[in-house]
Amino acid sequence: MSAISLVGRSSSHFTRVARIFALELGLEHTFRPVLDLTTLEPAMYAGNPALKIPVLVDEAGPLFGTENICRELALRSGRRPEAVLRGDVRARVVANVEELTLHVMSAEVSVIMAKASGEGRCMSPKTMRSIENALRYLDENVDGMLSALPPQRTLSFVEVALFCAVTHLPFREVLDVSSWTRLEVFRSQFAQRPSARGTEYRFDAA
Ligand SMILES: N[C@@H](CCC(=O)N[C@@H](CS)C(=O)NCC(=O)O)C(=O)O
Repeated sequence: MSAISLVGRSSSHFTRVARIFALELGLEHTFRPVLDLTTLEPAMYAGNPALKIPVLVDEAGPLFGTENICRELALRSGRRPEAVLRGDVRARVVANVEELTLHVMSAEVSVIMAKASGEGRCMSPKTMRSIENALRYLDENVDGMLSALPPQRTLSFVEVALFCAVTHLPFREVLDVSSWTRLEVFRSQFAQRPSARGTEYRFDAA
């Protein structure tokens, strides 16, 4: 099978989701950091016109979007049945946790980008409130979500994304999440996985 490369940042929660998937599914890959997220040149984002990371690059070219990348990794590994992707489980609690986790991740990106561009003070208070409201829902429903997942899974998109989201908020000093105690139990258990230990957040250096 041909080589695959993940283009992203070690400090990015979406990138970490893709990297954890690759590690858990035993897929060899290289990692190419994007050092400057302010550049407006798509070539610096492996050709992504949206100027976003992560991007998977393989013999078929670039693949944009974390969910697309996780699906491709699961298919490539030949272990698709062991991986629970977004939408695979019909239970309402799983669907809502998937949606709200992705909301927290995207809303956090907008907070970070606004801060970086000096517009932090103009940030709508609704954005932070919606992140906090979503975290409260996630805290109340994480155990229900876990019980609704197939027990024989190796990994699920929803767990990986939730782990990456709750660890990223304090890493980027956007929000202290320690008061959500059920999320903290989930975080500390998931953090034991070698794939989580091998992808701890850090800022890539040139
Ligand atoms: N929908 C995209 C979102 C990816 C995303 O927002 N990535 C962040 C890094 S965690 C990014 O590229 N931020 C740079 C920017 O928004 O300019 C995905 O699922 O991959």
